[in-house]
Amino acid sequence: MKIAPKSFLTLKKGNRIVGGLEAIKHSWPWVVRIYFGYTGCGGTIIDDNTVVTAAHCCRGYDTRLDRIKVVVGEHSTAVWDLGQFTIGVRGMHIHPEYHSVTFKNDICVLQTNDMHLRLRHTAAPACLPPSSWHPDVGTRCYAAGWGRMDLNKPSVVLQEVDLDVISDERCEQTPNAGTFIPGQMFCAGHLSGGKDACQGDSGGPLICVKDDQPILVGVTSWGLGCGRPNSPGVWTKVTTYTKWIRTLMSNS
Ligand code: 4AZ
Repeated sequence: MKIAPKSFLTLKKGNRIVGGLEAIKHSWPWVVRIYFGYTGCGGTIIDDNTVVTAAHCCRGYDTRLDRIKVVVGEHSTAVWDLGQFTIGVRGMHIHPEYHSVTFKNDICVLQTNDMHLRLRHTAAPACLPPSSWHPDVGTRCYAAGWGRMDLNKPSVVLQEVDLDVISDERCEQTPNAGTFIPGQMFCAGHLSGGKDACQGDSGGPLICVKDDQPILVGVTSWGLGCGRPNSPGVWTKVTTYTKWIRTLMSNS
C-alpha cells in the first residue's frame, strides 16, 4: 500500500524511549498505543483492521477482548490529541508457538474494528516485509514508543530512536546469548549503549525504510536492561512470520 508522505523521521527537540527524541506529532501514523487492562504496550497498524504487537502483551487477554483498547493517532497520553481515536478488538491471534518463558515467537495479531484509514489524517499502515527479506546488518532503523526512559518513568509523549541492525553472530557475543534465537529474533541498537527500547515499548515497531516505504521489520520484544553497553535490545523478526500474518489477514 502507498503511504502518504507525512513527516516521518523528522525530529524535533525533546528528550529521550532511551536516548531518543520526541517524535513530531502524527509522524508515526502506524504506531498505536494498546491498553491491556491498565498495562500499556505498543503496536503497529498493517491494514484497516489489523494491528501487530507482542505475544507477551496479549497473553491472558484472549478471553477478555473487551478489556483491550487500541488508541490510534496518539501523541501525548496526557491529553486528547486532535485526530486521536480508540478502536475495539474483535479477535486475537497469539502465535501458536509463543513460549512465555523463552519469549520465542513473541508476536500477536489483533483484529480490530474497521479503522477507515483512507479517511484518516493521523493513521496509516506500515508494510510487512517481503517474505524472507530482512535489512542488511548495519541498516539504520527506528523504534518508537511511550516506554520508560533511562529505566525511569514512562514517556508521556511518543519518543523515537535510531537503532542499527546487528548481526546474529555479534548478538551471540552479548549477554543475550542463550535466550536469543537466530531466525526468530534479531538484535538492534548500539553496542556502545545509550539508545534502546525499554519496558513499555514492547509490541511497538522497529521500522526500516525500503524503497521509501516504512517496513515493519521488528516487534519490540525484550532486552537485558535498557541502553546498556554490549546489551542491545531484541526484536521479533517479522519476516519469519509474514506468511502466518498474511493468512490471518485474508481470513478476517
Ligand atoms: C520490556 O520489558 C523491554 N532494551 C522491552 C525492550 C527492552 C527491554 C525491556 C530492550 O518490555
